[in-house]
Amino acid sequence: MADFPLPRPAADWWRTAAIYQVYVRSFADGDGDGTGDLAGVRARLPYLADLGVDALWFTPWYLSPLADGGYDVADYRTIDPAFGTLAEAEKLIAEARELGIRTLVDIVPNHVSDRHAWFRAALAAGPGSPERELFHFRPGRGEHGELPPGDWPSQFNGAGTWTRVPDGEWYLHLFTPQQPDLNWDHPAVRREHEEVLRFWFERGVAGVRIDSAALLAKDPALPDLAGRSPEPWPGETHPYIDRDELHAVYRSWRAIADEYGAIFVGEVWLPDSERFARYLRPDELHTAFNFSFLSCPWDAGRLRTSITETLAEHAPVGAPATWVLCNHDVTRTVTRYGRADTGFDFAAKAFGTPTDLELGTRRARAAALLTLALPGAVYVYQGEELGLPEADVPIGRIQDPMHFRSGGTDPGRDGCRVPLPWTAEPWNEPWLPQPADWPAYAADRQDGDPDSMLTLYRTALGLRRAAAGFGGGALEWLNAPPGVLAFTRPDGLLCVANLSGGPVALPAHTSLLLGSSALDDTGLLPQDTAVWLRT
Ligand code: TEU
Repeated sequence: MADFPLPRPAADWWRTAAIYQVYVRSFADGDGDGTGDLAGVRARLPYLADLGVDALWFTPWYLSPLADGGYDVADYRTIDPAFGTLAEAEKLIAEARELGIRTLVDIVPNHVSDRHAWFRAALAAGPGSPERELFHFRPGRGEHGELPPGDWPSQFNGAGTWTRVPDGEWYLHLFTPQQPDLNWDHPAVRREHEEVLRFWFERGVAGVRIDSAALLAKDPALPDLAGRSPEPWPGETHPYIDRDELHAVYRSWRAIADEYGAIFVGEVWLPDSERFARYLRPDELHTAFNFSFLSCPWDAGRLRTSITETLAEHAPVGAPATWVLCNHDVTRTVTRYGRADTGFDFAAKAFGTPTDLELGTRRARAAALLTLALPGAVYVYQGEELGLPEADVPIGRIQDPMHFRSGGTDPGRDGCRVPLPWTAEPWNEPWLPQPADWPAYAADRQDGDPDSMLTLYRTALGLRRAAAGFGGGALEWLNAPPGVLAFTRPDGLLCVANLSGGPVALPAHTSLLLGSSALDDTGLLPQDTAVWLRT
C-alpha cells in the first residue's frame, strides 16, 4: 500500500494517538436499510478527519450471526454482508489513510461463533475427533452425563459456561452458548490467528484491538472454582484469567506486527497493576485499555489516584497509557456522570436509574478536557463527541445477550449502541430505535454551534494535535484546593478541573486555551468545569 503522508511520525503515532471507536452497525447507514455499513463510514470519513482523530478502531465487521453484536465471528476473512464486502473494506482503509487516518480491526481470539466452520465441523465429527480438540469439549458429570462438566460462571450475568450438544458432550463458552471457546493449547488455533493477523496487516491495517485478551488460556484440566472467586486470584494462578501461557502467544503476535509496523491494544481487565503491565513488556502488546480510569467515579481524589497509578504502572515497561471514558460495553458518559453513582460497574446496571443529564453533560465536557490533556493515547467512542446519553431501549427491542442472560433485570449494553443521529431525520427503521429527543443531538445541528459538544471535541482534539505540551511527556500535579485537579504538562501547558462544590480561583497563567464551560463573572472556575491554560 502506498505510503501517504500522515500527521504524526510513523513509528510512534500510537503513543499519543486519538483513536475513534466505530461500532459499524450504528455509525452511519449508507444503503438505508437501518443497519450501519461500510458505505456509511466511507461517506463520513471527512467528518472523522475534521474531528481530528488519528485512527479508527472498528468493532468486529466480519461475517457473524450477531448473537453478541459481532463478537461471535463466523469468518475473519469475510465482511458481514450487512456491512459490505472485503473490497469495500480495503477501499475504506485506503481512503482513510489518504485523509491521514489509520485503521485498527478487532480480533476476538477467546472464541468464535457457533456458525464458524471449525465449530460446525467439530459438531459433525463427534466425540473424540480431532475437530473437537480445537474447542473444549468434555463429557458431562452425573450418571448419564446430564450435568455440566464444570462450575465456571459466565462473563455475562450468571448462567453457566457449558452447553450440551445432541451427542451428549458439552462445550465450554465463557460468554454465550453461541461463542464456543477455542483451545489455545492447540497449534492450529495459534497458527490460524497468526494468519488472520497477516491477512489484515496485508490489507493496510495499522493495528489490532484484542478482545478479552486475558481470558484465552485455560488450565487444561478445567478445574472447578469450587466456591472460589471467578475474579483474578492475586498471587495465585487462576484457571482461566491472566495465565502465564498467554505471554508466549502475544510475543509471537508482536513479532508479526513488527514486520508490518502495526500495533496492538489489548482489552485487559485486571485489578493487579503489576500483572497488567506484564502484557505491555517491550516484546508484547504496545498498549492496553485502562479500565480503572473508565470505571472511576467523578471524584477528584479517586481520579487523581487512578491517573497516578496508571502512569506508575506503565512507566517500568515503557508503554504509553490509554485513556477511555466509554465504549460499546459501558454506560455512556453523560448519563453515568449524571447519576448518584458516577462510577461504572457491570453489576450495578439497572432500569430506571434517576439521571440529571444537564449535570452529566457538564461533567462529561470537563472530563473530556481532563482526559485529552493526559499523557498517552485516548479513545473516543462514536457519539461521545455528540454528548449522546445512554438511550432507554424499549424492552421488546433489546438485542443484547447480557439483558436476556440476566433474566431481564440488566438493561444490557444496547443503550450505548443506538444509531448515531447525523441529522434531525431519524434513520430509516434503525435496528435499535433512536429516542424522540435525539434530533437535538444531531451532528449537523451541533456543527458550528460554539457551545456544542461536537465543537468542544473538535477544538480540543485539534489543539491536542497541533499545540505544544500534549501527547507524551511528563505530568506533574500542582497543589490545589480539595476537589480540584491541577497538573502541568510540557511547554507550560496547565490543566485544571474543578470537581469541588463551588467556584475556585485559577492558578497564575498567561492565556486560556480552552474551557469546558465559561468562567464566571469574577473570573473564577465554576464547579464541574475544566480549562487548559498556558503559563
Ligand atoms: O468484552 C469483554 C468484557 O467486557 C468482559 O470480559 C467483562 O470483563 C465482563 O463482562 C465483566 O463481567 C468484550 C467485548 O468488548 C464485548 O462487547 C463482547 O461481548 C465480549 O468481549 C465477548 O466477546
